[in-house]
Amino acid sequence: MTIYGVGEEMRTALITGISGQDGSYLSEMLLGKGYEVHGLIRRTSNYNLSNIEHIKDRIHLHYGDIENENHLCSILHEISPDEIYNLAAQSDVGVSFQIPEYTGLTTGMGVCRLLEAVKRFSPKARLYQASTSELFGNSPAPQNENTPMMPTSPYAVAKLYGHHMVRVYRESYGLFACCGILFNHESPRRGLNFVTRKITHAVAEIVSGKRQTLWLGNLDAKRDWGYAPEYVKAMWMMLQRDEPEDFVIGTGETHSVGEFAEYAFEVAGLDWLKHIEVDANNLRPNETRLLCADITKAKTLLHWQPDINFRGLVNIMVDADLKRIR
Ligand code: NAP
Ligand code: G4F
Repeated sequence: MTIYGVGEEMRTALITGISGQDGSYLSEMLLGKGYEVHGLIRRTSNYNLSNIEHIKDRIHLHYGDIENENHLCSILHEISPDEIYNLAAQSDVGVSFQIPEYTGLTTGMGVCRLLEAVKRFSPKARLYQASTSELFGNSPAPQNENTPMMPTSPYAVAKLYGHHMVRVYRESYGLFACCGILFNHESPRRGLNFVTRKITHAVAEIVSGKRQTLWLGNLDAKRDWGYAPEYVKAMWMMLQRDEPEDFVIGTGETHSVGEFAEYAFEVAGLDWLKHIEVDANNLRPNETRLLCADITKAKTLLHWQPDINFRGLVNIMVDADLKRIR
């Protein structure tokens, strides 16, 4: 099924970060709409394309790196994409405290390199930049597009640089470039380094007797967790509008890490208090304490809102990890 009118040409999309959680769901969605999908991947010593293994024959993969503007220029020159989704990033907030400079080079400067490449080789393409609720830091909740941005980590500072660069290139060169300020979104494809998947994976291992204990950090931090496949739809919707604008995307529901763990263990018939220990190594030097989205603008102008709530998300993730382990 395609979304195009009779005689309209197939659209081409380039996704950086195609092998990640969001890149894989976005690829599936765009293929379903009849797009020709291209993705940027890094060369690694260990093959790490498990999220896109099932669609690898239907997409076009290009080796490159968001750290190298030449790669970006040649790909844009070669494929002339209609839409570009910049999802590539060192996306782990905790790790960004350990490798702040590297995080700045990929998560921040990567955006600058891509914008320059787009300006030179694809000025008519529409660009989506993956901004984040981490930009808000500890500004009061609920957070919306007008909330002051006060980042609390090297990751968020790098994202803030990218966020403003998109605006600067939009205003200075007339690029169709916009940012989705997405709150946490999760799925069975979430990396094991993130707390939700770390928990649901551990639940499955405890059920199967592989271990008894899960070591976590700050159980009090609150996040607005949604379901990733619904969020990639919002990315695409932003690029279909007449004018480029930034949107906050989330659920408007917030829960602590402890609540997530408690319910995930409950779904599997376990008592979380018997299995959770706090390990100071999982604590961060600084923390965003409370995130909760105000999605009024997305509901009103984008006509986007999520269907999967907190409990629905935890059920999906625990079920998937239990199936995987059996
Ligand atoms: P993810 O699973 O960590 O995926 C990140 C992707 O970026 C991977 O494909 C990774 O490739 C790629 N990448 C990393 N460094 C790169 C480099 N130097 N050159 C090229 N590619 C590189 O992240 P995600 O959850 O899908 O999130 C997608 C984007 O949205 C990220 O920018 C993230 O910061 C942002 N975001 C995520 C959330 C969320 O809750 N998920 C919320 C707000 C914003 P490898 O497989 O080679 O590492
Ligand atoms: O799952 P997390 O690592 O996600 P975090 O830091 O909220 O970042 C994610 O969401 C952002 C959007 O708001 C994205 F921009 C970013 O790329 C990433 O996708 O941690 C969530 C919370 C934090 O407060 C953390 O301190 O969980 C707390 N936590 C407690 N124990 C833990 C752990 N986090 C991790 N990763 N591991 C733990 O053991």
